[in-house]
Amino acid sequence: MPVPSHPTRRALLFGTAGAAVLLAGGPRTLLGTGAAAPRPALPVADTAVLLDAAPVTVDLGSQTVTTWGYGDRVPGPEIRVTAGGTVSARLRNNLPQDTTVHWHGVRVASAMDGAPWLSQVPVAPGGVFDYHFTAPDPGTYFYHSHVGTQLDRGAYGALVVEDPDEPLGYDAEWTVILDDWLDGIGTDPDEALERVRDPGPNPMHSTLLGGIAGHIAYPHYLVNGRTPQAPEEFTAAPGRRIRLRLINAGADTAFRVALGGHELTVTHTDGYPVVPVTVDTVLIAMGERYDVLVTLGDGVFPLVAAAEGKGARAFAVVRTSAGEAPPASVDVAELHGRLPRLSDLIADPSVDLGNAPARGVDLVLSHGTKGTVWTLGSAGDFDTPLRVPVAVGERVRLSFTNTTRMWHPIHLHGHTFQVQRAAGRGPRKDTVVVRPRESVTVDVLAENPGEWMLHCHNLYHSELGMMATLGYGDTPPTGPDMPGMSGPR
Ligand SMILES: [Cu+2]
Repeated sequence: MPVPSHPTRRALLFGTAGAAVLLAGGPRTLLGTGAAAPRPALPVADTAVLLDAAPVTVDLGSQTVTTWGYGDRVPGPEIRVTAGGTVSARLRNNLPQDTTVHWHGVRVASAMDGAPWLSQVPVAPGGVFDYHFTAPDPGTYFYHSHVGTQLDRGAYGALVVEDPDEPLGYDAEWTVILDDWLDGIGTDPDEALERVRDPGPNPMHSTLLGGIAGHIAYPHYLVNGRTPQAPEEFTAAPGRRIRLRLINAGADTAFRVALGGHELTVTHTDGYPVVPVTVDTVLIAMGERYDVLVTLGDGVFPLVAAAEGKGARAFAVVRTSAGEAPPASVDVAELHGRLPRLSDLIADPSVDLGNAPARGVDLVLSHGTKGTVWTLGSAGDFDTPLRVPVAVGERVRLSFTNTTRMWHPIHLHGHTFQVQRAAGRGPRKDTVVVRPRESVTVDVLAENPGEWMLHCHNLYHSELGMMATLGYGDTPPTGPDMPGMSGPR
C-alpha cells in the first residue's frame, strides 16, 4: 500500500454553533456536490470539523422531518482531507442517548474507530469526544454513528480522502450519497428494529418485505438527502468528464445505480483502485462505495438508484443543457444493462496484496437459536460471539458461507481486504456482499493492531446479532470499562 507522507500544515480550529469548519481546503470543501469547475490539486493539509450530533429538522424536498443528524443538514458535512493529512473531528453529543462516530473504511488506529464498548466507551449525552487520525489511503469513505439504530436516522456523511497525486483525469467530481429513509414519518428505526426482530401477524407490519436484499419498504429513498419529488440537480457542460463518488449509507437497501444515456467506468471499489471496467449499472450494497467516471452528453439526464427488490428508487438529475427534467419514474434502459459481477473486478496492481500463503478461517452467516436473530460465527456454534485472533504481519483468509436466504454485506473495520476469485485475486474492499447460499473468500493482511468489528452492514442484522470481531493476540484486552462484544452495544 502506498502511504503518502507529506509535510502537513497544522492549522486546526473548531467551529461553533454546530457548523462544520473545514479550514484546510477552504469553503469549497463544504460544496462537495454540484461543483462543476475543475479542481486544482490540494496541498496535503489537516482538516478540522465539528460534528454536533443532535436532533434536527430537515427538508427532504417533499417532506420535512425531525431526525438525528450532524449539524443542520442530512447528510452531515462532507469531510475532505488529502491522503497523509489528519482529520480532527470533535463529536459533541446533544442526542438523548449514547453515540460514537465510525470512519467507515479508513485505516484509523483502533482507539479512533468508534466501535462502542470495543474501541471506546460511547459518548454519553452532553459529552464530547475528539477523534484525531491520519487518513492514509486516498478514496471514497463515509462516517456514521455506530450506536444502536442511529445510522438509519440522519447520522452520516461523506469522507473523501483526496490523492495529492491523483492519477485519474476528470473535470469535476460529485458525491452521491444514497439512503433509505423512514425516520420521522410515522415511525423510527427503533420501531423498525422491533418489527424485523418479530414480524408477527400485526397488519401494521406490512412494511416488511419478503425480499432477499432487505426487509423494509421505506417511504423514501434519497440522493444527498433529497426525495425524487424534489431532486438534487448536478450541472456541468456537455463533454465534461465527471467522477461520481457513490456511497450507500442505507441501513437495509441495496441500490442499482445508472445514469440514463451514459456508460459508467468503474475505477474504485470501497476507495481502492480497480482495473477500469465499463458497464451500464452498478449494484451497491449497504456500506459499499463505487467510484465511476462518466463523460457527459448534451441534455438533461436521470441519475437513478433503484432500491433492489423494493420497487422504488432514489433519483437525481444531471443537467448539461436547458430543458425539462425527466420524471423520477422515467424508464432507464441502463438499469437492465451490463452489471459487473464481483468476479469482473480486479485490484489495480498498486494495491494488490499478492499471493502469499494465508491461514484459513471459516465463518458462517446464519440464524441464531438463543434470542439473536442473525449470527456471524463458527460452524456448529452460532450463538457465542466470535473473535478471530490474528497476529501482526499475518495473512488470514476469511471464508464466509451464507446459509440464509438474505444478502449480507460483511464489513471489516480497520482493514481493506482483497476478495479472492476462482480466477485469481479480485478487488480490494472493506465491505463485500455474501449472497444467499453462496460463499465469498477474502484475504486480510493483519497490519493494524487492535480489536475490530466484523459484521453485516444491514443495520438490522448487526443489531440482531450478526457481529463478530477480529482481534490481535490470543485474548482480547477486556476490562470493566471495555467489555468487548459481551458488553452492551
Ligand atoms: Cu445481513
